[in-house]
Amino acid sequence: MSLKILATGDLHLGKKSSSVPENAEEGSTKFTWNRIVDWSIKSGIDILVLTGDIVDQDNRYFEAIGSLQSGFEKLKKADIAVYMVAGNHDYNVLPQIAGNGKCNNVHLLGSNGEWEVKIFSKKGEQVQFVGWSFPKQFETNDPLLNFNGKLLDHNIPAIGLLHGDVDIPESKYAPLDSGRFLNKPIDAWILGHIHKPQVLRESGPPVWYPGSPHSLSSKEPGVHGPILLTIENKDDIKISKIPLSPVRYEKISIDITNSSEEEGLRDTVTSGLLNDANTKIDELEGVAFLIYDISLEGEHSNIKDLERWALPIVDAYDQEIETETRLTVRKVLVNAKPKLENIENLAKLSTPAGVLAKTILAIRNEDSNEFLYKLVKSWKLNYRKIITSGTYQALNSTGRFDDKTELEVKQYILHECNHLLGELLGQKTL
Ligand SMILES: [Mn+2]
Repeated sequence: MSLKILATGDLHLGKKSSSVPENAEEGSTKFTWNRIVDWSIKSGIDILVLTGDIVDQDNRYFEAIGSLQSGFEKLKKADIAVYMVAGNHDYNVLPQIAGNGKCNNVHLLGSNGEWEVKIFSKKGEQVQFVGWSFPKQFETNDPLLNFNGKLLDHNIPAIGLLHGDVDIPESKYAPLDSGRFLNKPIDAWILGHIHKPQVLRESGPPVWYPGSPHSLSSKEPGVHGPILLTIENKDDIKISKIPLSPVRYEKISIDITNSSEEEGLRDTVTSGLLNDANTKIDELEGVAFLIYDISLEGEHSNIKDLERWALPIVDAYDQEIETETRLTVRKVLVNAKPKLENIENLAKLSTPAGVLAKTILAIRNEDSNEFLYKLVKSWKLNYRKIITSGTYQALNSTGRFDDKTELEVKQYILHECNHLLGELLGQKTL
């Protein structure tokens, strides 16, 4: 006999995936919540673990609460227990639901910001959960500093549940020092807060971010879903991924060097997308939408034409494949370089085209020159102005702006230089 635990976090009930048609139910996180509940019942799961940010309090709050509650009731009927901790998004909502007395199968751990242990028993098998919940929206201390191992029974497998940011000391969302996961009587740590699935440690003990079970944006590419823990005993815990997200985002590069006409470009893009989807076909069961960001690469004699031809792909492309997955395109970036006999010669000229060619070469060859240095500096300055401007404060406080690396900034500049040079060459004013 073994115990089966399905674990997930960061569902953000109330939210919807971006770039999915408005009327498609698969776009909402509520759809994935129902899928998780049904999968747990069908697969004979003993316990469902939730690691916080299950409810997105800013969005469609009441709808979210309703489906969470009815899911809990379905799990109760199937004799499945729920153990959870609250995150920075649901620090006030989860205690409310757990405390309303409707579902005695649902347990919230550490609701007052203090570590708490609860033991689960079923047919002679036991597992204990120890967890800490966000008591307020922000937490600047590492909760692991107050961890108390004495609370635990050292003979029972122990699972640690926690929501926070690993190894980001300045984080306002419970900065967790990864060294503090070690040397504690814990057999596996399951974390929340980061949407990208990540294995921080394979063993000794395993430390996992299951990630969001439902992909919400192109920033969360790849396969998403809960993880399954099979517990034989303290030293034998197997962990595997269960892909359940109905939405998947991917980035793809397509070489258009040999597509000089619009029709040829369309064929190249279409077959590029289908080929990529076919390599993933085994993972697309249950994926309703596969949404691509395309980067067109290679060389082209007329970048301006290329940009014009690429534009309609975003709205027009919608292809269903054998798994009933719809392939769509969110964005097409033209990263192709102008086809030039000799860009080095052009770079010797002091004309605008020459300056652009020089800049393109400098970025491509990872060189630096004064002009590029100034461009990078001014790009960063302007970016900073945008993200600190009052208009975007609301977005900024949710952490939706990242700082850009030098490499990323240069890619933006390279893209613009290619575009401008293509434009200039189209006008034939070298
Ligand atoms: Mn969070």
